[in-house]
Amino acid sequence: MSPIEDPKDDLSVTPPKKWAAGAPAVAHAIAYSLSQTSPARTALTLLSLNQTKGIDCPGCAWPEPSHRHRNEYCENGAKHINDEATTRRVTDDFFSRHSIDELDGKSDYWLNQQGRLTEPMIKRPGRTHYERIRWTDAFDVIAEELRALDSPDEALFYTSGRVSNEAAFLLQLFARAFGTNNLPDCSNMCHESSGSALNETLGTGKGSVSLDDIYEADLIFVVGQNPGTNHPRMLSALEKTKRNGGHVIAVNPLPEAGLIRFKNPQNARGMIGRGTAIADQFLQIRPGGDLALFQALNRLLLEAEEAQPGSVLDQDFIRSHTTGFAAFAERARRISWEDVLAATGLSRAEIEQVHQQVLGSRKIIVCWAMGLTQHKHGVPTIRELVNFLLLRGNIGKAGAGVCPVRGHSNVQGDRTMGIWERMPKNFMDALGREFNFTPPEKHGLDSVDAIRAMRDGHAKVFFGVAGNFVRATPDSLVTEDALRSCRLTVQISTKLNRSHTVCGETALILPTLGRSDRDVQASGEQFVTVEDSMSEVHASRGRLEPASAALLSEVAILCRLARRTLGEKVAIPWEEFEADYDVIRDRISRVIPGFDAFNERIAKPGGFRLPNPVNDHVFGTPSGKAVFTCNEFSMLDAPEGHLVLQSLRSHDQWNTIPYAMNDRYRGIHNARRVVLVNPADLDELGLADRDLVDIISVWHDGVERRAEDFRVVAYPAARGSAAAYYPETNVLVPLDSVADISNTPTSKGVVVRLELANAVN
Ligand SMILES: Nc1nc2c(c(=O)[nH]1)N[C@H]1C(S)=C(S)[C@@H](COP(=O)(O)OP(=O)(O)OC[C@H]3O[C@@H](n4cnc5c(=O)[nH]c(N)nc54)[C@H](O)[C@@H]3O)O[C@H]1N2
Ligand SMILES: Nc1nc2c(c(=O)[nH]1)N[C@H]1C(S)=C(S)[C@@H](COP(=O)(O)OP(=O)(O)OC[C@H]3O[C@@H](n4cnc5c(=O)[nH]c(N)nc54)[C@H](O)[C@@H]3O)O[C@H]1N2
Ligand code: SF4
Ligand SMILES: [Mo]
Repeated sequence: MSPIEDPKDDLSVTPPKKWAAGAPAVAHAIAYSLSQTSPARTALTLLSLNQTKGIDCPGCAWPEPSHRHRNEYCENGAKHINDEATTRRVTDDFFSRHSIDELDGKSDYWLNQQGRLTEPMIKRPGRTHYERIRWTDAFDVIAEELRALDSPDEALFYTSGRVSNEAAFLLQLFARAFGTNNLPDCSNMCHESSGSALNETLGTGKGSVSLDDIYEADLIFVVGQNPGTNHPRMLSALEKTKRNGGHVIAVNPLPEAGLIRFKNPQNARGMIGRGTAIADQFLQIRPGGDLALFQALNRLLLEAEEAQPGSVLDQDFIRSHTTGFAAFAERARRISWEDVLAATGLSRAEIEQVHQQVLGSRKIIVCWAMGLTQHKHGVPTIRELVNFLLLRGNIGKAGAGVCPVRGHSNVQGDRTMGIWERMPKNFMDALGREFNFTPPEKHGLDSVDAIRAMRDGHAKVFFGVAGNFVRATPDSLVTEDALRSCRLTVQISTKLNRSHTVCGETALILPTLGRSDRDVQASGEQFVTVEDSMSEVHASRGRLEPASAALLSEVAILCRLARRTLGEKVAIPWEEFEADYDVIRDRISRVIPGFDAFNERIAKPGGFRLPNPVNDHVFGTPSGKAVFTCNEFSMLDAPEGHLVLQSLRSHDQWNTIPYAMNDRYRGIHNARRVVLVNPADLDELGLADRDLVDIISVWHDGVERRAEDFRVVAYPAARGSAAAYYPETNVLVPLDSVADISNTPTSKGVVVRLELANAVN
């Protein structure tokens, strides 16, 4: 097993790759797995990954096809599961050897590489080290702090989207029975803009398409998404679309490898052949230009209909199933080409070419991810792409629809289970009825507002179930101070991360079982359930011996803590829940629509799909119809000498956790502190490839936010844009720089300047 050291920053650059996956993907997956765990455990995890009786891949929320291949996973899925299945261990003597200050000086990479957490640990007030604590004492500490609060709203219950449906349901039940809706989650920083836009226009916050729709579509837009790295098996699905005669248009400021060509490692053609070309047209858009692009496409559609009435728009659909068309159309005709070209950086000919493709396509899907949601005008952008789909009736028909591609493997399920600071009244009423209590009515705090509340002394206990709050959130220095000002911080985690080294006065680490671990409770072996991006709900069963005998499952931790905190205050059968997860699922089936006979249906191989009423033209909006919206034109504009920076993922990281220092497809090796900029922009800025720079963000509060010592890499990025990795650049995102309506941090649209550091080469 390789020694655990912080890798040296030793940048080398090769040309960006023009295809994704193929044989190297398999080799990289195996190499990372074997650096973490034994060949036997690697074989066990990989052979059960995404199989109907196996482990749901924690890598992302892309669904599995119904006919499963024996190797139904991708390079990154294999790396994620074996990062969890690692045989390295963090034991209590590790914490006596390293002070918290010392650990705080280590990199995110180093912390993760230490291995699985094995014992509950506490940092007591004024102490420099974590020390071991018994589970019962840990629950006492938390319960006492929670009960000592002046109001339940001084507590925050954060979750990240790896948490199972069962644990998520219990967490929100516990928080609400305790008396607060403060349930911030990673989704606030992720697809919240999608939820906001889709709820308003279609009456449901979820995507409408299935994998079969993807295969059947005539035209798929992949916008603001890098599937080759973040949803690799989406490329197998797009390959099928292409073979069935469909087309793909990719919209991105970066020429991402997976958007260009894909070599499917599941077949010989992919392993040794040329693979499949993915995008028929690639639009290298300027950051934040997508609103203008869809506005332009909508204007072209309206004009084409005027020229040949009845031949372009789906008038029947518009009449029967939508409202707001007239006002929208009046507004949409006024968009100017000058604005569109400035915002998108595209030529009119390129956009007209897309328009022709649209006219020739009866069934259209738009897929998107963080490139749309993490912008100031993310919500209007998504509303505008809904307008685009509504115009030709592309909602509620086979091969067509909206496809927000989710990140965390169960982020969508967590929302379904009630993890949201503002669940609607019908959910709250059903929850209260089932458990005989009155859930709090006041909306809770989301992630950004949770940071503000801690900063301002209004929240004093932070309780995190999974995730790495301090590195996932914006304005890192502000967030760190906010967490440090808490009376108590608690993290339920599988692996060590920065959120364990940024501590409240008292801090607890509660180690838990991961997806891959066998979960045995009083009634026998348990499984949990998850919901993917296409609303398929299925079971996940851990296969490995748990990382330590001291671990408790998330469900067990929540049940014991809830009992200890709430006592007999509310009659919730926590002990039965812990003993048998079927009991939790029975209750879920009585509270949440679509889960009738949950236990019976989940027993079927592959589980079941939750209905999306949109597909029957039933819209949960006040009018019962889909809503055309009027969206003001808006674009990102950096003043002269500045660039628009996006913070994104490398191929070798999982959210806040780097697995290695490489980003193979983009040709970046052995370094993460790099900033990718178009060579023409570098010329204009008087900078050269490999210059060492500080990145400084510019925001109207006048505070200087600086990320030091980044190497400039000349890269074919859209003009005026820059790209660098998250979480190293989160320090640059101002806490108040959020998307309108959704309050999502604008991680893809930060105005920056680059300042030469003391250049030494
Ligand atoms: N291996 C791996 N897989 C993952 C994750 C991981 O960290 N590692 N994370 C998971 C999670 S939680 C999520 S949310 C997803 C994220 O999946 P993605 O959204 O693909 O992730 P990002 O790396 O943030 O990439 C954003 C993409 O949007 C493009 N982009 C940026 N700004 C714009 C814009 O203004 N317009 C357009 N059209 N494009 C833009 C970027 O160039 C980039 O290609 O991945 C999930 N899967
Ligand atoms: N600048 C910038 N910031 C961003 C983004 C961006 O693109 N740019 N992306 C945003 C997005 S899309 C997201 S989703 C968030 C992600 O934010 P989070 O979800 O909070 O962060 P992760 O890095 O996914 O959390 C990793 C940690 O989760 C724990 N963990 C893993 N598996 C389990 C498990 O099964 N159980 C438990 N209890 N713990 C587990 C491990 O301890 C691990 O260290 O970050 C957001 N922040
Ligand atoms: S596409 Fe996502 S869910 Fe599927 S195997 Fe890869 S990482 Fe796992
Ligand atoms: Mo995400």
